[in-house]
Amino acid sequence: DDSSHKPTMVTCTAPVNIAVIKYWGKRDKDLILPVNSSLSVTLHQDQLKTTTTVAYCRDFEEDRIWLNGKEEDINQPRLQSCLREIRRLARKRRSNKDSTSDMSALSYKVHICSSNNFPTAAGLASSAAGYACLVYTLARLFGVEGELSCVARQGSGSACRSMYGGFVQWKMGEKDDGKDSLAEQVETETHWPELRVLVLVVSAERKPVGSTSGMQTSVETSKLLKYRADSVVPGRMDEMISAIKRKDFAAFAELTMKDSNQFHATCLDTYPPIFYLNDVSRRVINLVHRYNSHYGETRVAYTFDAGPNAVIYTLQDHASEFVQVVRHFFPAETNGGQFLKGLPVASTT
Ligand code: 2P0
Repeated sequence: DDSSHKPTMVTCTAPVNIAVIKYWGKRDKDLILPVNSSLSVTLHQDQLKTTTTVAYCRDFEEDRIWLNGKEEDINQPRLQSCLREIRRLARKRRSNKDSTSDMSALSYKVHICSSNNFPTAAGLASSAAGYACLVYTLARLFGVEGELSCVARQGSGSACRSMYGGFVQWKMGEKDDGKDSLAEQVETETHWPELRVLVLVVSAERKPVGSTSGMQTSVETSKLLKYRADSVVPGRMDEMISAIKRKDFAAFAELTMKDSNQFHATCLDTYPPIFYLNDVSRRVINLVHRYNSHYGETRVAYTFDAGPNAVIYTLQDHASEFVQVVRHFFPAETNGGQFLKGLPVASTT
């Protein structure tokens, strides 16, 4: 039978999410359980995204993975966690459903090909889209349904939020086994159609300190991080959810900027300190505040992850004017054309 030698394959895409209440710090490194809840906006599929193809075939001798065309080590613990969990769920489902069904595919090895349409590891949430896409694609291939954000979380914390569109919270949970540390949609992608996201690419280089090791050093050394997790974020989560539900842009924007600033303050409070923002990032921050005070209302918000690139939230009515303002203050010829590459590269609609 020739057909059984042919690979069976599935391709899916998953978009990046940009947090407005930031995840920074784990209480359990292996299960990836955070010290605080977080909340993000998932971009649209046609913007910043990962595309992943997974195939199985009885002739494959080993599990293998290629990222952006280059083969990577399949034995990374987080990849192994995701593969193990999906195969376990698939086995459970098949044995519940129909004991005579063909289980052989579950013993076949997989080949995974994944690529991003944006710079990897430049603080643009590549691991979030990457692991969300991997878990979702594996689940489709093996016929697994249901709650998958707990599996994606074990690949990369922020990945659990990319399993849903729109406005998504990652509830930190209380249990030690992580079963209640999962993503939930707060509002769908159609809830706030006027909202816009602009990504200002300050640098497409790899970040000097990765998120995983950076947040671990923060947990070990920063008292501000503990204060933030215990006393600031719980209230901010409630306020943010309420602002989103009311579509109150000023409240949403102010919380977003304050939370980004506090995240970067905890990086500075880490010992040795971690610097993700650069001079261009700080000029963007100042520009946003000057722009808002010029109009006497909060029309634009910035947020920065583990890198210098600015993500701007604004509303449809103000987006093109703000782009013009940014182009004026950061003409493309400065910084060797590095800045504002392809602006605006992302929006939520
Ligand atoms: C976030 N970041 O909430 C925060 C804001 C960066 C700053 O999630 O170790 O790649 O894989 O769980 O998810 C980046 O950290 O870290 C991140 P791991 P992850 O989006």
